[in-house]
Amino acid sequence: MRRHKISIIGAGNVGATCAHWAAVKELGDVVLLDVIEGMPQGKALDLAQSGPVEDFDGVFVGTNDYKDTAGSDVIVITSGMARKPGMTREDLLEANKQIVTKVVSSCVEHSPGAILVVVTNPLDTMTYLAKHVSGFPKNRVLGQAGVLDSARFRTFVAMELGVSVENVHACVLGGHGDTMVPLPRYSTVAGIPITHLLSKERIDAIVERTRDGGGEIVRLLGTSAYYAPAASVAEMVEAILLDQNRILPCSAYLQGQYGIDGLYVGVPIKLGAGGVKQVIEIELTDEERAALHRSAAAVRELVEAMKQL
Ligand code: LAC
Repeated sequence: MRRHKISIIGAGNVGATCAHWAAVKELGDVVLLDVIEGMPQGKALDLAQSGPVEDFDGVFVGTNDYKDTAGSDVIVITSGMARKPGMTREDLLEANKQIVTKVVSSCVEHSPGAILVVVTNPLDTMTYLAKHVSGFPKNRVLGQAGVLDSARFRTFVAMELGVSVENVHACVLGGHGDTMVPLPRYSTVAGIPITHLLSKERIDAIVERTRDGGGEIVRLLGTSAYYAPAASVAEMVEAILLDQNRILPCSAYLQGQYGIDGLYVGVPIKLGAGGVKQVIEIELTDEERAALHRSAAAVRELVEAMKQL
């Protein structure tokens, strides 16, 4: 049987940690590519040498050459500038537009059938760009954000209630930015909506901390988070390669769903072989819908600003 091939572009914190999760989950052979010479090669070799200890097999290639990514099933794009303290994700627009454009065209040249999972910020806008540059159908280009944002929400709910994170599920819609829309009504602990378990004040505080979840870590760390972002990507890659039909919040191309058209925004999707199989539309209250539309408007503004650059 042919092993799956995953290429990860950008071997920085997020890329390298994603390679690590992919290796431990034995998702397939991993190519780690970066423009910096020696660095991806060193990380790939180091990762391969953890295999005998952790009991995983696989081929791990570090490279500076896109030819080595040829025939990838999934390509994860992490390249670009990361946030520094005081910066918003939007501040990265100009620099990352150049980088993502170049990366995507090099990737598609060698892997015309791949599925692209974008992680570079500003996330929804970079995913839109990746679709435009690749010319791929919408099901084969998606962005990682909702899995991370809902993981943060789940963590804070579990901490608040002193329960296992495994019992906590959460739904976060909208763009990966300050306007994201965590949905308490659709967030549950062992099936019980958190609105039955926590006061409005505590839920509001958790929603606020989730929105600022990336910023909180940038302030502590001096750069962007990477363990949770990378784990979130690995979960998406696993869903695709194992055709799991997982329902995950991801940045997906909307064509009228939720009243949003021609834009990448975070929504629940069914993810499996071939990528996005379905956008799932859930019922929203007027207030939730208005919050989602405000978030989509912020993404659209950024997409328009990117087109002017
Ligand atoms: C964060 C970055 C990855 O939310 O956007 O941590």
